[in-house]
Amino acid sequence: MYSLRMRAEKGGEHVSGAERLVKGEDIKKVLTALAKRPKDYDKMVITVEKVQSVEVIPKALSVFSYDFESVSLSHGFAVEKLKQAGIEESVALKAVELLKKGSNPKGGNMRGAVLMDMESGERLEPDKERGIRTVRVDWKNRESVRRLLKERGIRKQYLERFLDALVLATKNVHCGVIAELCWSDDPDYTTGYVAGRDIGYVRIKPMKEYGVPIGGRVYFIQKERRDEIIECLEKKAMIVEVL
Ligand code: PML
Repeated sequence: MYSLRMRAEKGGEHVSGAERLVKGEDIKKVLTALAKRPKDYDKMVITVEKVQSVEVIPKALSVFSYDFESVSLSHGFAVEKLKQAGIEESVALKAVELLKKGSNPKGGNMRGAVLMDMESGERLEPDKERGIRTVRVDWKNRESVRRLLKERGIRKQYLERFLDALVLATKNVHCGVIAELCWSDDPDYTTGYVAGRDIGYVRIKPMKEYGVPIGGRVYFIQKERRDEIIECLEKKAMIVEVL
């Protein structure tokens, strides 16, 4: 299989990115689709890389959805869910505050995720501007999962983003991430989620106000497993069989 990765930027800022794991015969078709994704950019980088072995995850995390009347109610619920996943309340609150202000120490967003010690809240990622990126993951049959989600009423406009986030969160859990907190840096997209082995993938809206360009991901892990988890998230190829 091949890992195809696209990222686009405008004025030095990241504006779009996506990844697919595909068979050789599908490379052309998928590259064309990926290249059409960013609407407005001045630089696009596409990487095609052969992957030697691919691990199969039989099933994605179960999905749940909740809507709230305010961001603070959503955040309160997210913290409760994180506690249910085994994260200390003070650590969960620290992660929420971090995403609210922007996790890049130089200001704004990071490209990758924060790694946070689930016990102490200490940040563990080696490079705090880059963060950790979950790559080399995809659905075995993206088209059939897309169809299923459409049938379940997920709006087309949000489908790809949801598909990408769910497959990524599923890989994270598989690599040993205990729980995850995420909301988008896209100013128009206010749905976020918390995820974990025991809580599934819990979509929560609104995790931020409209128009806010700050977001990101926090992965809660056991400190002593840091290096093996980074290796798994960034190097191991995995496909998820079914929803
Ligand atoms: C992002 O990649 O921008 C964050 C995606 C959040 C997806 C939430 C969802 O729709 O389930």
